[in-house]
Amino acid sequence: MSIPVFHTNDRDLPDLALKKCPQVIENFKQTYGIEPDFVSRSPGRVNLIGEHIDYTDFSVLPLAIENDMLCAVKILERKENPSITLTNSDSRFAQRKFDLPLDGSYVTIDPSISDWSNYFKCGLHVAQQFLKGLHPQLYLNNPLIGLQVFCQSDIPVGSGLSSSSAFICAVALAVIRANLGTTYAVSKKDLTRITCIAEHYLGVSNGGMDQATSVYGQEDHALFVEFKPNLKATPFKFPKLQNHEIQFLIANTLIVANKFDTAPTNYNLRVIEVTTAANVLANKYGVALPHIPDSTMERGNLRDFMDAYYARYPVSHDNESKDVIMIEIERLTKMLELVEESLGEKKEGFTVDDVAEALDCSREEYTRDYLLVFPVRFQVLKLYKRAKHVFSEAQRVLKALKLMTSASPIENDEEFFQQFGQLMNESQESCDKLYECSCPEIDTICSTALQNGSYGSRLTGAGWGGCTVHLVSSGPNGNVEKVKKALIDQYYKVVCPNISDKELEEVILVSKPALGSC
Ligand code: NG1
Ligand code: MG
Repeated sequence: MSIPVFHTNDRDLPDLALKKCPQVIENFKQTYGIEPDFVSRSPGRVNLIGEHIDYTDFSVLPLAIENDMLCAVKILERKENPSITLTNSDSRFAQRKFDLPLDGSYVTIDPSISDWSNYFKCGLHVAQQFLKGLHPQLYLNNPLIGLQVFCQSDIPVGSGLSSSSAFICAVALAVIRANLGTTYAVSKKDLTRITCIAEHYLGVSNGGMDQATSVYGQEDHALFVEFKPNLKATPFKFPKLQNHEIQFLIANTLIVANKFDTAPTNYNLRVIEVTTAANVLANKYGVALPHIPDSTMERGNLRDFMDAYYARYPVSHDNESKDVIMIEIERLTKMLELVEESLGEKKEGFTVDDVAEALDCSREEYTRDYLLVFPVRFQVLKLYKRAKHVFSEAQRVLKALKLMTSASPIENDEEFFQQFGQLMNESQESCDKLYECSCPEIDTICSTALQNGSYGSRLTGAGWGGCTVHLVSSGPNGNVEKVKKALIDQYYKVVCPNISDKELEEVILVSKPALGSC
């Protein structure tokens, strides 16, 4: 069944979206002197646990937040030269205008220039691709309809809360809506599928967590997002505790992680390291990985390796006694043993020659197949550390899911907080030491929060700056205020002595799980 994304009826919209709409509509009117036809929105997300494993197809545990991107849109009449005009409420992003090609070809995206309109173009591109697939006779050789757009977001940029994905999802939804009208409702599955690959046009080899969360978000629910065998986002509520309410506090390091400048040594390099690790393991244990067009690297990933390994060496389970999650946790333990066994000799890294040897190919073949797909720079490839992070993080997600969705009521609040918090802390340790995606500011914020009562503290999103997430409690015995105060006094007032109260409200967020794209 496909769940449509559009809310055709205002009563379905959450209060929050309705509250924010009048302002973006007013801003639109001020800018363009007319009323917009509709507003499309998509939220940011915070990932509770499961970092840097979406692009290896392991499941993650995020939730959509109340901060979102709103696009107020006016559909222009069909005329000879359709164009797009973009205005942003954030004055750092100046107005842009560009024409839509008359022959139905795509607008050019130049990934070497970092301009905010590139994100719009990515959303436009994937929506156009989708429309061409749906109605070739209408969209193959004909232009899209022109638009005037006013964009307004309260998701901090470059902070690991997925401002980029929220923007792209809101844009793709708006373009589909503008061209097909209200009678067509794109499904959440399609909107996720097309937006997942949109940032690839900007040279970032990302996975699908952010888009899936932005699209599937549900009020008061976190999501268990699976990528294999198919993309699936299952909403769940936090468990009821005896005396506390579970809260996640989000604190921004204020360090902006600029993906474009750093992707070659950070994000993209990690994607290549884990893809290489998967192929080295596959070669070692004599299994073949699928080469899937349109997947992140088209060369198979660590999840594919795990599946192929168990297809080749099946184990029988005394099935009655174990659930699927327990079985997968055990499989991941086995994967960690294989990592020790076959990558552990070169803990500090493989050279290109080492890798070529392990893959039985030439240096040139390896370079062609892996290193020329997305821009990267490195000295050595840390296959052992990266693979160890991925398998152990995938295991922590499943353990966290078990805690969150346990059938039996939670008897002891403290035990829940300790156990979930420990998984978050282990995740941070692994991101820092094995995946090397933390930074000193993240470390400072996490240790300050932990010393002041947080049960678990970690980076969220890609890392190298951006935001952190902390497990705290609210209610009569809650500690959320104490942790907040400690972060203000010991971090924010130290790094920005003149920070205002309003700014503080933006850098420390406590957000309820929110509704996805609409
Ligand atoms: P952020 O922090 O939003 O850039 C990135 C990727 C995710 C995921 C996380 C790490 C994009 C759009 N998103 O998130 O797919 O891999 O890092 O878990 O690049
Ligand atoms: Mg992003």
